[in-house]
Amino acid sequence: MRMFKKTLVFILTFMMLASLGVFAKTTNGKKQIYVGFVQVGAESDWRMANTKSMQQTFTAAKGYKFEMVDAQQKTDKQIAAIRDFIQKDVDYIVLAPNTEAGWDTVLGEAKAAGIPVIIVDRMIKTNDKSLYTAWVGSNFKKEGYDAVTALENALKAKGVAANKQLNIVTLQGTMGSSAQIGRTEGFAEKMKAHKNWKLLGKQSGDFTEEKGQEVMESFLKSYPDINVVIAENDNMAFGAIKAIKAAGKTCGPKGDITVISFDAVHAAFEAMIKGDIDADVECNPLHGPRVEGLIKALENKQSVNKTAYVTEGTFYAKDAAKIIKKRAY
Ligand code: GZL
Repeated sequence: MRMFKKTLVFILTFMMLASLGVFAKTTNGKKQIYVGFVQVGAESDWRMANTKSMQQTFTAAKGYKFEMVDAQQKTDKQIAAIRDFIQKDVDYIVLAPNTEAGWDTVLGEAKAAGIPVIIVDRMIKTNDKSLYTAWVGSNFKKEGYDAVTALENALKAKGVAANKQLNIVTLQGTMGSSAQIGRTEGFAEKMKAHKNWKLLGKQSGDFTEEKGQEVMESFLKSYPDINVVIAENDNMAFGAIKAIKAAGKTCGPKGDITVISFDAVHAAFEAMIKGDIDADVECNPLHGPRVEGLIKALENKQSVNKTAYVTEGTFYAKDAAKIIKKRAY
């Protein structure tokens, strides 16, 4: 009986310690690096490509324990996920912030727990730069500038006179996200050079196809003479194209309405080939390898750059068929 009791106590103790992760998993005898990734959601093709890049990078075979939380585009769910990763004592927290505001408290808790935070994609607004170790993402304001250049070139390609009065509507991304803030501000700033361009309205489609279509439908009802749509991501552009066609209008290089979009995902190249989108400002989602580079440097006690922009370009319908085969996402 005594032996039975001893064995039972041993088994129960082992199970309790295992549940606390005391026996860390290993790969080839080395302790796995535990990466907790707090993702925005699954709202767009861009986001799915971003998730895939992280999942393909942080694999068990390469020595990582990777756990991702999809916050369904809710900042409060992201904050809760960070607290959960702190409890689990992960080695690194990787955060793709939904919106810029409200991170100081929870990132202060991660800092107090000694867990480095790497921010990817969008940015946070904080005066305390010690709350994160590094940021990898896009220059969204530059993307907004590039969209003005893309529109100038698309209009030239259509033979539209440079001094023609143009009526523009903008489908904005998630309000308060760096991508929305930068793209809206960059476009508005550079657009000032065109006195004949008029912004009729701008409204958020929250980066989704469904809401993009809804907002475009309301724009088409309010403004009968729209010449240009600026969609702050491809999925909203896809929704806008549906609304334009349902209203009996046409779009793209040979259409009534010029469509300029952001992201340049695979489906957008297909839309450019189909003749629905005039030009697309790229936003590179392949952050996995860059984040891994940062983690490897930190594991080797090397210093890392606080900020790293990804390289991006602009693509036009006339070149889409040639380029699509070479695209990584
Ligand atoms: C941009 C990223 C945006 C994409 C959208 O870096 O944050 O969020 O443009 C995505 O497609 O939803």
